[in-house]
Amino acid sequence: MPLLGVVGKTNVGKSTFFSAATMVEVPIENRPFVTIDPNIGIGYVRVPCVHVKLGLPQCNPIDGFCMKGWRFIPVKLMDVAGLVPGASEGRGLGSQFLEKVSRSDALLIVVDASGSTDEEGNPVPPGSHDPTEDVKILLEEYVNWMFSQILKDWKSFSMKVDTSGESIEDALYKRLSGFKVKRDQIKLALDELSPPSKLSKWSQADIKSFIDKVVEFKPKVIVANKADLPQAESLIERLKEQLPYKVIPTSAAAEMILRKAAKEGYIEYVPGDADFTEVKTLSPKQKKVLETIRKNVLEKWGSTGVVQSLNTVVFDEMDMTVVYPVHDVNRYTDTEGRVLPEARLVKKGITVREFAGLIHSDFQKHFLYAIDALSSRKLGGEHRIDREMVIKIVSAKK
Ligand SMILES: Nc1nc2c(ncn2[C@@H]2O[C@H](COP(=O)(O)OP(=O)(O)OP(=O)(O)O)[C@@H](O)[C@H]2O)c(=O)[nH]1
Ligand SMILES: [Mg+2]
Repeated sequence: MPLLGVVGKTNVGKSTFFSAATMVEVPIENRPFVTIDPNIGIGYVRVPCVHVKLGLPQCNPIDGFCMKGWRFIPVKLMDVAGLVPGASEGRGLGSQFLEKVSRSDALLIVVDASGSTDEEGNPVPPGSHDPTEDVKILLEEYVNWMFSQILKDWKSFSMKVDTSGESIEDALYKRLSGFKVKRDQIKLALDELSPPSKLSKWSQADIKSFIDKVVEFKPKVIVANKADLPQAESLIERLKEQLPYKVIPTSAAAEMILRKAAKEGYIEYVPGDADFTEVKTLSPKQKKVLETIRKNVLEKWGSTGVVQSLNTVVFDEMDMTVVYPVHDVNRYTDTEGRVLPEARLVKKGITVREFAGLIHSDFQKHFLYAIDALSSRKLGGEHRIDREMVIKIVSAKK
């Protein structure tokens, strides 16, 4: 299950986003440094459930859930302490934060798109701070910190690699594994920069540019939070113009209110939808809050942006797809008769054999072949998964 880090400056709504996405209650306040220890929880991406395409009346998820034809698939979220400038040198909760960032597979960079918090996270009038700067600072701090960590033992590391004859790509992949850097990110960075072929010949500038690239290639989206406030509109335009990353207009506060209202039975709301339906009489005050959300968020941006942020990072940036493993390819069930019990997120391009290993190491070891349940085609172990599939793994042993 991918781990997504909810990161950003302090007091921008990271915990509100986390809480809205996971429904885990955590402290939220309008002041810097409310969160100190990380919060971990389960959020969900949503896809049209394959049970609808297969013409089945329903499915029986054991992980996640299915709602009105939408399958919600779990992802792990981590909400961490906020960052202030100078974090890489230990300011604020500095390196503690950066270490956590490193452990996540992708980043949800939350910014206050209404511009109502200054550089240090203190409240200021909306529109008076440019969130674009906050993204730049965050990434700079991250690069600086990683650079300082790598520099510590660069000399002995590079000499060892050069004398052993190990490939640079392999060596850097191993060296950076603690930072959750993927092999393709390293390869892309090396291809783009073509640094000296011997690591010991790399200058500090070479190392810095390499880390810059690696951080640039780390999957990420910009969660432009507080998009419910009018000042956010022009700042979101600016974020989109200035940054090479996807920007998702978001109101974490609105999503939280909608999910709570749905949980208490006042409205029907499928997370990620563009609207909700009232199902119980609301007090004038509740009606007003919900109408404001409808007008300032849902009608304006098309959704609250919370589920969209998760979907964008997982499917577009991490390039994942969904695989439903089944035992019976005609009934799409597991051994206990549950219909489409599991939906797994996998990176596109993994082989069927590798996928078998994700389910059980025995499946991989004794792998024979797989069956594509939609086409009834037999698939060899080297077949690469590049789109949504329902498959049965056939192995020699049970
Ligand atoms: N208008 C508006 N306010 C929001 C939104 N999301 C969060 N807030 C407010 O922003 C303030 C900070 O929220 P938190 O979720 O505690 O922010 P944080 O980034 O986790 O802060 P730290 O843990 O202190 O770094 C609170 O007053 C929230 O109510 C939103 O979508 N819209
Ligand atoms: Mg917080």
